[in-house]
Amino acid sequence: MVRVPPGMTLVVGLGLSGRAICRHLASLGTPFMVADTREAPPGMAAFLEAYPQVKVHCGPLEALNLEAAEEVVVSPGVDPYHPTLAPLAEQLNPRTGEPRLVGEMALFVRATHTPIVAITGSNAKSSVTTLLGQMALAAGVNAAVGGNLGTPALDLLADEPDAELFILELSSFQLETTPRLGATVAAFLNLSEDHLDRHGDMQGYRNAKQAVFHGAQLAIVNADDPLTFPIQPVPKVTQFGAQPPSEHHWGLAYHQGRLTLMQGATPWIAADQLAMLGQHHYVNALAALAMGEALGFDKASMCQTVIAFKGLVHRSEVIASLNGVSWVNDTKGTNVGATLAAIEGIGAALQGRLILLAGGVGKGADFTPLAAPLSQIARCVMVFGQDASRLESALASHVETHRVEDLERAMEDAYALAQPGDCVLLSPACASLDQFANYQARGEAFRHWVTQKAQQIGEAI
Ligand code: UMA
Repeated sequence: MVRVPPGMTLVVGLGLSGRAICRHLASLGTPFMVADTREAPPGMAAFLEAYPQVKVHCGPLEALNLEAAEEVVVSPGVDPYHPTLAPLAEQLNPRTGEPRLVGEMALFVRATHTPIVAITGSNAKSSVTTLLGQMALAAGVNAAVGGNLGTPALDLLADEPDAELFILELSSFQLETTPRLGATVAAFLNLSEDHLDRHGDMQGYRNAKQAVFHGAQLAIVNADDPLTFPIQPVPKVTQFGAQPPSEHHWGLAYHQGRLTLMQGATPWIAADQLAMLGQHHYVNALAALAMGEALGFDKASMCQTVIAFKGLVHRSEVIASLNGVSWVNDTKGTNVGATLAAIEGIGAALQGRLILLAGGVGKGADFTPLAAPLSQIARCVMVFGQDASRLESALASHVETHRVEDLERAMEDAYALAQPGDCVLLSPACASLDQFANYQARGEAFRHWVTQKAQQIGEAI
């Protein structure tokens, strides 16, 4: 057994968050050691060089004796319900008054009084977080933007000490180990199946995300998705959604003949002014406007930012048109809800038929919600990867389905089948880890193939 010495903090995971947690603890002078379940976690050599005095345990957590540890801080990719860790979540740390098992955000909250905007949801949280960050910039507010989006929150704290506001995208993994966030504004954008392999069922997943509201002053929730509403009372709740809004809430309504982003009866922006097309983008913009308005950002600069926002790479990103067929990279569609949003957004503007490329690691999700919309607009679906057969059995009786080995084969077959006016959409409804390093690598493989094909056939990108 490897015994964590009395009074010491154990950091579990040596990824981005784990290393940020270590840097933070070192800056506080808190003694800590590290564990990672992998035999050789990436970046291990550099870590040992930076922290030669820190003890690192690599391998099964069962080998650890945590009895004397003061606190255990887990990375988001580590399951806090692991039998070695779970009992600590039930015990109080007398120094902090919080459970002995926490995540990065508990340390973050303890370390700052700067207002926090927290954004969670199954989909679109990166886009909304980025858009709100750009609104803050345009409004002259010095905001630090990060979290699940990429830069760990504790690194923001260290690197941007003058920030007036933290705008954080938070995942269910980060929230479930956060005892009390105390956000100034907490937004829960939507809830659809994801990460059920970790959270057990939708109730567990929803409960994890509900932690975003703990201690919040204002909740921003989706009027069309009541599962986003706070279970525990929050002093003020503002809704956004795709329907005409009432009172101070946000929604879409026709104003002078144009679909318009509205707050109550007040028109803000006509939807046709936005650079991004599709109802899901308008609803995301409404969520960001609701937050920006609550934070007191200048209205004119917010509207300009929303109008100019072109979205993020890997999210419904049009790569090229090949022989009149558009090729769209939505590799960030890693769950059924995200893929549904992409199908519906693109379906509304489609001249021909859709060819969907889907597959990878399904994380226990139910794929049947994809069947009905695909049966309306799809020419066929190419399925590949670990859960190809599960996708096939959910979809094959509603839409033509071709099972192929990998993404490249799926793209070659889609190229041969597509007709002018069609759209080939990579929106896998799955994680990528069976065949790629991450979803970005999958999106880059798609981009590379399309770019090469465009060069071969002499199409401009
Ligand atoms: N791992 C082990 N053993 C360990 C520790 C980690 O096997 O002891 C594995 C995890 O299972 C995972 C990988 O290593 O497969 C990385 O895990 P991590 O917790 O070390 O991850 P970080 O590098 O700290 O990155 C995390 C988020 N990753 C996860 O939640 C899995 C990043 O979100 C986030 O950008 C980063 O913190 C900074 O905040 C990524 C993500 O996929 C983009 N998030 C999920 C999502 O968006 O759906 C939740």
